[in-house]
Amino acid sequence: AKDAFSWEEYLKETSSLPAPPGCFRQARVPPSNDFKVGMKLEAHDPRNSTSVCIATVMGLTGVRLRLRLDGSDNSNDFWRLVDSSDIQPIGSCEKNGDMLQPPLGFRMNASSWPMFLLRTLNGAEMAPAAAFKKEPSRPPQNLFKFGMKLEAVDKKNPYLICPATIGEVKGDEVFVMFDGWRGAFDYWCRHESRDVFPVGWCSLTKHSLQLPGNSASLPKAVSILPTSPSKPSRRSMQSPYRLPNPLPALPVRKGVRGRRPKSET
Ligand code: MLZ
Repeated sequence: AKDAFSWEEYLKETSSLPAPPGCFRQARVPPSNDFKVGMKLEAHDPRNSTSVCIATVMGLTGVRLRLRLDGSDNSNDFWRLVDSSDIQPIGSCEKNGDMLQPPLGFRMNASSWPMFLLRTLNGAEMAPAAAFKKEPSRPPQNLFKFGMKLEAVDKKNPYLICPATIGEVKGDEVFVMFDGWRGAFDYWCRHESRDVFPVGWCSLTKHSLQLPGNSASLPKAVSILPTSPSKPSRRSMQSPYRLPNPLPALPVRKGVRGRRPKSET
């Protein structure tokens, strides 16, 4: 598509480099998504990770599953990769000598759980064991560097994967900054987080990738320059100030060309 986001162009525009694939706890060759909507599986309750619950696949997006815990409401859906260790075939829990638990916020009386469990599993289509892929191993250490580009789950809108930049590296953690969003969605996570992906992951796995936001995040030294009184918030995009080229390896950019009509570029 004409207006599709191009990492190649964007990396050039921002004079930045992608984080190498070896930084990530992701398969080099993404697995296939062999699940189908409606299939049931076991999943750790994201709000209470020690308990294993029954979940239903509500949707497929790339190699991620949109899951809902049976007996829970429709406002706590969560997303997991098909190679996540948080999910397993029905029966795994029992094999391990554990018991399936009602989800946190089970919408019925706790005493009705055993019967609910029987009913929810009766005649259900269970996800086949072959659909669950082995979780990739952890990278040996935090290999991320300041300024590297990546694709990351927006934890406030977890169905979204967006272009992002490593803003800081500290021990085993990295600060994920979402390009063009002025810090509103940024977060710290461990380097081996399953929510961060190498550049090109969405395209490879046919997951949609959001465009960068349209707020340029400029370094402090630049953002205190005089602003146009009429449209202060747009100034950064129309900035006449030229940034040095090549840019230092900063999570900084001039604006989002991918958002403009082709005729302007
Ligand atoms: N509708 C939301 C989506 C923001 C997504 C940002 N991702 C980094 C908004 O516009 O606030």
